[in-house]
Amino acid sequence: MNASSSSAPHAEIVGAGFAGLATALSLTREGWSVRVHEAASEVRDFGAGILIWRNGMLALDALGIGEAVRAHSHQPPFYETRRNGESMSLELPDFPYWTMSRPNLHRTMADAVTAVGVEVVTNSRILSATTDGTITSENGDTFSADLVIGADGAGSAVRDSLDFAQERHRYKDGVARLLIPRPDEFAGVEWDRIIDFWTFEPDVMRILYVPCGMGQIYVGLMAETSNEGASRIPIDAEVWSERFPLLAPLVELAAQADGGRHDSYQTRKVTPWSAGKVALVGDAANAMCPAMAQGAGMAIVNAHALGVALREETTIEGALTLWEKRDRPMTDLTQDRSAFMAESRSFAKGNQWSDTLLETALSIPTGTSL
Ligand code: 5PR
Repeated sequence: MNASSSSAPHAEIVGAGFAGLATALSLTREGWSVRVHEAASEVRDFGAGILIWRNGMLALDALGIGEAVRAHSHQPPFYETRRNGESMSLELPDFPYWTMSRPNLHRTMADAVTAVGVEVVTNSRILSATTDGTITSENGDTFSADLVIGADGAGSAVRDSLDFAQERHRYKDGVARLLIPRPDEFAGVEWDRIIDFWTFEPDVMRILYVPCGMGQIYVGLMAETSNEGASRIPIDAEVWSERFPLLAPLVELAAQADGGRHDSYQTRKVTPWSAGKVALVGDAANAMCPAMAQGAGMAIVNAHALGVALREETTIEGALTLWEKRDRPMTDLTQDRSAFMAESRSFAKGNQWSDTLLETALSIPTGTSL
């Protein structure tokens, strides 16, 4: 795209989550003017913790915020798996991946977006879009753009107001995610690693312990959603402590933590990723199971790649075609592998990070380099 023409091309981005903010940074870097709409009254993330693998970090570097993100992150020395209390494996030594709290990642991205002069409009709930590039808010306000970005999550109103083919799958697993302060009992270096605690009897219950840096721990409490006691929020401390006695102090803190949420696993494939002047990024286009911890990372990778395609092509239409052709295959593969991991969990021997599963993590995203 020729961004040096008298007026810069303009994008209206729907959603100030990771996908929307990453797209705002990406397009701004390519000379676009950008406005972001957020339905909530505040620009913040209420979630718990997150893993960003090398692919996502390369995209964050390319967006100019890798260093700021790493500054509040943690690099676990190992990914340990324990089955019924017994240590099975110490994987991923010195592997390039980072753990962090979602609020910290989100704040770093939001600060960067503000710093480049992007307007973020809160309390602006967008209900629909048209393929000629207009969006309409709940209040009846309309905005038009050269490109509309639907980054409004798995329940995307932008997507659902248009005619996209959608393939949706739901799985039996769910996860409660909480962020807690790191307790004194868990202060030693042996607790700097990620520990994936699996139990299988009478049903799968799993606690994923993820130190996040800044003295915070992300705990993911996974169970089949049919296990109601294990799927409640706030979490039922008795149910979880009984299964994981060693982790009782963590479970107690998790039960007191506010802001926790429970999500069930789903995959949604939307085809194509764009229609006319509307493109979908992140969960709106490709929600995936969290088993490979690639949802946000892939959203950031794809957001960056969209900017690269807009730089390379002379028309927006051409850029959207190139973007999807180039970036969809890895995204689809990652959705499929993440779903496979989630589905095969009840007979899994815990996480086994094979070269196949690590392919996404180690991929070099479009427009980035090592
Ligand atoms: N890894 C991470 C995670 O948050 C989850 C899973 C794996 C970092 C669940 O949210 O296996 O589902 C998983």
